[in-house]
Amino acid sequence: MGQIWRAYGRLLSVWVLVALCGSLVPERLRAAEPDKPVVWVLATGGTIAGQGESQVASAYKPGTLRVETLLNAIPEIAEVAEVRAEQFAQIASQDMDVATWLRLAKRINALLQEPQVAGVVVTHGTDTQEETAYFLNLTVKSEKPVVMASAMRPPSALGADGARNLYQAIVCAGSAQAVGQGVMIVMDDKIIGADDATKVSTLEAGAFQDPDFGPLGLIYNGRPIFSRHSLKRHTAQSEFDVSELDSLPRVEVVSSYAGATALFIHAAVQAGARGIVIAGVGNGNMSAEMLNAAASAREQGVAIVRSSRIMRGPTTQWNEVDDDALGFVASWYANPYRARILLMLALTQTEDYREIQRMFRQY
Ligand code: DAS
Repeated sequence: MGQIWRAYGRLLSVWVLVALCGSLVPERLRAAEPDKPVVWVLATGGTIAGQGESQVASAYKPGTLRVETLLNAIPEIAEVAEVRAEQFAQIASQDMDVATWLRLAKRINALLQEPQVAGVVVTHGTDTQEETAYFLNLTVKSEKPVVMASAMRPPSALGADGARNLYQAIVCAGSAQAVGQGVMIVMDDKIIGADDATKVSTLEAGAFQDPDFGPLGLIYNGRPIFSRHSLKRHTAQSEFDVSELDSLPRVEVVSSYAGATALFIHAAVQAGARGIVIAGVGNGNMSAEMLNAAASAREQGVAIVRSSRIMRGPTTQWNEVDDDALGFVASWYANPYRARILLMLALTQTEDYREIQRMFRQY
């Protein structure tokens, strides 16, 4: 019995000694606080990196400032994230293209494979931001957050909005709540889903909306607050893989309007388009001349998707046009520019219009 008590006494004295030593270690040398999330910022240009002559000038040059300059404007971000940055491109986003999209998707997928990386922010011009967001929504192969940040006014302007959007985008990209939400656009305190994001104003600071479904949530008090989830397939659930692709099948958008002719459908076919998206009127309708030309293009093996210039509401099957009889596809909630992106990716997998129609119902 005496031996047990002596062993117990030795154990207790060791425990007391360890506790005393711990209390002597200065606070600053104690185990660091839980690591902050590592967030990568890939900069591509746009107004968020723009430069004007003065803070009251309306003219400016987009794609001027480097990403380091943008991050220097938000020193508070160091309290919430460990930010790493790369000047991926430096363009006005009206010059964004498929080759850059493919490079960007591959770079993001490589970064998100690194265990310590929590998320990625892409700074971007607003003009084609919704297209890049939707392309990434279909090609990023991770649940980790990918968030777009842009601006309607350059940093040099009174009331500049880029620093706020960038700060909030990094906060969102580093937050656990944003995992699995698909690609998002954070702008004007709103979290907008890539599956429905649309620029609805040429000048307003709050230029982006989700016309059909409303925002996914908002950024408030330094964190994302989600109020809904997208039901669309995206990111890790997407069937599209661009890892081995350096180009995509050519798809053009042709608008219908009062008096529209077959001119641009013929031109797209002659230019070698593998698919044509009709930016139709109403529920994806087009003039009789266009319809005949589209049917003829379909018979030559060109995929035809009916979408609409109307901002809200789906372009549906089983309406005025007999899609099954013509081998056409209805775009449902994909507007003409998202429909073009989805059709380009669909054509890397199939030319069967029924399979393509399935994809337009799911993505
Ligand atoms: N031209 C616009 C662009 O680069 C500027 C902007 O709004 O970002 O998309």
